[in-house]
Amino acid sequence: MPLSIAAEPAPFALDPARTALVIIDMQRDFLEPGGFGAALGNDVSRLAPAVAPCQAVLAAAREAGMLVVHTREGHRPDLADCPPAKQARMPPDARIGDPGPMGRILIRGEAGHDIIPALAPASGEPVVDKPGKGAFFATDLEAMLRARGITDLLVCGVTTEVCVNTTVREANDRGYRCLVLADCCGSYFPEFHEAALAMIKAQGGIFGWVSDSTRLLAAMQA
Ligand code: TIU
Repeated sequence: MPLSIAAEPAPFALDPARTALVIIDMQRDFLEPGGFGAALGNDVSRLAPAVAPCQAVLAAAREAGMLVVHTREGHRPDLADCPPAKQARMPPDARIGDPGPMGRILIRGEAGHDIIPALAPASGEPVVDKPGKGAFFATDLEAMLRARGITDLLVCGVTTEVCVNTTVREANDRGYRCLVLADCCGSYFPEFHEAALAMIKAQGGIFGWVSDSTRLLAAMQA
């Protein structure tokens, strides 16, 4: 019997064996000063409220034996996979690959590229390195989900309107059912956070469902 999670626009039926928790880009580069998010001119403290709810959901997913997938946005040290158009839109003194307090900005292997310690992947949990905003573009995420028989995704992470939204749109077009946990997502722009969630659940759930950690955990712990 699947669990029923209170959600909008309708309850979400959750079968832990067919569901993966996907935690998007909870990296130092987005959440801490001196990284990519700050280089883009953002107040990175706005993402902090998503950390504790993500921790609670991560613990519950591990407890339930669900597949947990972590993603990281970043590029090769030689920038071979970084579109010049992406780099060109950054300030000249803080571009992708430039040195910063957490190493080179948005580069794989640098300290800033790491997932924050509070949400560190456990041994055996796949980490998907992605060059773009969506977690399906130029990655092996879909192959991994298919191999495990995953049909549904619980989606958390940052930022709500950028990498979370892009990933949910990619997943929805591939036939995955996505439940986005509002308080486990964060944005530098509160109004974009709200709009991004509203877009997902509008029109009968055009891209998916929206709930929160409280309602998910209540159902999982019942
Ligand atoms: N800038 C911004 O809001 N987000 C990103 O660039 N990447 C992710 O959302 N991970």
